[in-house]
Amino acid sequence: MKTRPKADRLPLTPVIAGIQMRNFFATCIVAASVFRIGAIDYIFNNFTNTANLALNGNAVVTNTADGFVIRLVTSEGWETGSVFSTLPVQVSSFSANFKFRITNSGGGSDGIDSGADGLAFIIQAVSTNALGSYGGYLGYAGIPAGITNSIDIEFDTWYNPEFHDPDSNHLGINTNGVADHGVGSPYTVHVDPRFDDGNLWFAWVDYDGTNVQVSANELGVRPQSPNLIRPLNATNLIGNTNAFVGFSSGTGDGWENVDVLSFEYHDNAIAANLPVLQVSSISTNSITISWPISAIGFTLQENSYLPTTNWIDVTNTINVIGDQDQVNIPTTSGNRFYRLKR
Ligand SMILES: [Ca+2]
Ligand SMILES: [Ca+2]
Repeated sequence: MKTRPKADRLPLTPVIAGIQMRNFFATCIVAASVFRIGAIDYIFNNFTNTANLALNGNAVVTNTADGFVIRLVTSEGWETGSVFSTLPVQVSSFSANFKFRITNSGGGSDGIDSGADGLAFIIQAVSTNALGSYGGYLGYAGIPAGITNSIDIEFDTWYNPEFHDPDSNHLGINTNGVADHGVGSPYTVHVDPRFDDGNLWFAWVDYDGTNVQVSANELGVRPQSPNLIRPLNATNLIGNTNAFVGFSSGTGDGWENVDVLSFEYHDNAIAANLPVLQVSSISTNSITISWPISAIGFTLQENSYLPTTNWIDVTNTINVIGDQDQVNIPTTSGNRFYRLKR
């Protein structure tokens, strides 16, 4: 049973502010986050300090049993909230992770369950104050056109058939502030249990320049295989190599407290597609160590005793064989360990 008003009958008119993005790469840093020239790591273990973040709409900082959290929306109907970095981050590749907890879910039912509407992880170049509409628009879509130039990753807890939601609890990778997944979209996936079961959830979002990968679970251990993958060109989509990163949410006929507990954003894909060293024996008196030539910026190092930090650069000649860098090393007695360091 569809209980939500259609989009054209939604009574609110939130707007997306038009503040121009600036280049902040030469500005300063505050205690809650880590900032380095040329690249930005946002690291919030909690939200006691929200410097470098803009809270919009119904979003507030509140003290809970989890400590200070960003509460994007509360368990009331028809709210919309967002939080975004005030310092633009680079989007050519990145690794992000965050924790969230959704409590007090209630209100109407989408025919499957109550509680709405979940949250979204957003990367966008519109404004640090960007805010979409409530309900199934999840704070990133809707009136007038959603957060254009954006990547919108849904943790969706309400079945909106008008948006081609696959079910009442799914991940979705959307773009350009459009909540409609389209018919039979391959970029949604059902998740069990429900995101709004009151438990602590962990999420990982990585982009290696080719694919966005999303994982979420209650274990706190990043799975080997992501829940959902979507190929896209982030720089083209966003229209910029820099963007604001954050979260949004909405409530409607159903509602819930949507809390973000922690957040990390590293604007390098540090956890995805790390190069792997391979060792092979080519003769009785030498070995070959190889790694992908795509591992730009890495240096091969060696150590004879792992517990020490006495890693030294390997100075043997590097040969390029096909798509591999290769180093031949004479065998010696004793242990020898190798790593790639960037
Ligand atoms: Ca939905
Ligand atoms: Ca959805």
